[in-house]
Amino acid sequence: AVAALAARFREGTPLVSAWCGIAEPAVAGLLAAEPGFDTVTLDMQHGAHDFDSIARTVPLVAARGKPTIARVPVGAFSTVSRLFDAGVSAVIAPMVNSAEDARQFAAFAKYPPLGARSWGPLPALALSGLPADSYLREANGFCLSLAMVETREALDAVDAILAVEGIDGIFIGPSDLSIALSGGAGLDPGGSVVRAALDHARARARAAGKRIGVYAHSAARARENVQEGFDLIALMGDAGLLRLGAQAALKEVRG
Ligand code: 3PY
Ligand code: MG
Repeated sequence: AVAALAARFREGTPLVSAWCGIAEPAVAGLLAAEPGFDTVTLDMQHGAHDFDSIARTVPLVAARGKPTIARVPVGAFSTVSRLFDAGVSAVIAPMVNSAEDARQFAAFAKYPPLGARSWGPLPALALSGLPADSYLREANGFCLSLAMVETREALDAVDAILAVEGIDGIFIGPSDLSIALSGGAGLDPGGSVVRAALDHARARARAAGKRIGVYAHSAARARENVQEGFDLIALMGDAGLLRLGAQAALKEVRG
């Protein structure tokens, strides 16, 4: 399952990810069992996941034949290598604002000569089913680095970030982007300013031949993101899905 995300990206169909902030492996396992989810993302930035919960969750998602993605906290680049060792297929790094940030991220995501990842992929080796020398040769191709573009600086530097060898793509955070582009005036992740920024970022990623993902705050927005041609769309968070399910069931009960 480790190399599955890169393989699915090559097929060119949009991938829909669950997004887990609840640090309970069973939640990710439950969502991974839904046929409509291609992958599951575990969030260490705003969610409660930590290295330990992720290490325990990856095999449950893999048992469903699906790859896992993890988002690290801001600037936690040294955690990136450990997460790949634990068997995640992609790491999303938030607030990557410059080519220099992107180079630091790539250094921890890729083995030499692209980067400086240190050797020790113990669960990942078993999950990949590859002999060690093959893993070393192929990992840079299937351990994917997605740099979050969610500030004005990052938007201005998007071509330079995309040009960093060892960066496989970008991932847009519409909430932070809406805060940044309004100078802190408000939160409007579905608004026209953010939509224009998404169109621009998508065009730049396409021009660079790299991947682009986005977080969607609603199913309606996720559907639009699929139609717009994003490669990876995160469909809300686990807490939001739970709330929606509870509300739909309660509406049926209480009328
Ligand atoms: C954002 O919208 O800012 C995100 O980081 C999505 O989780
Ligand atoms: Mg954000």
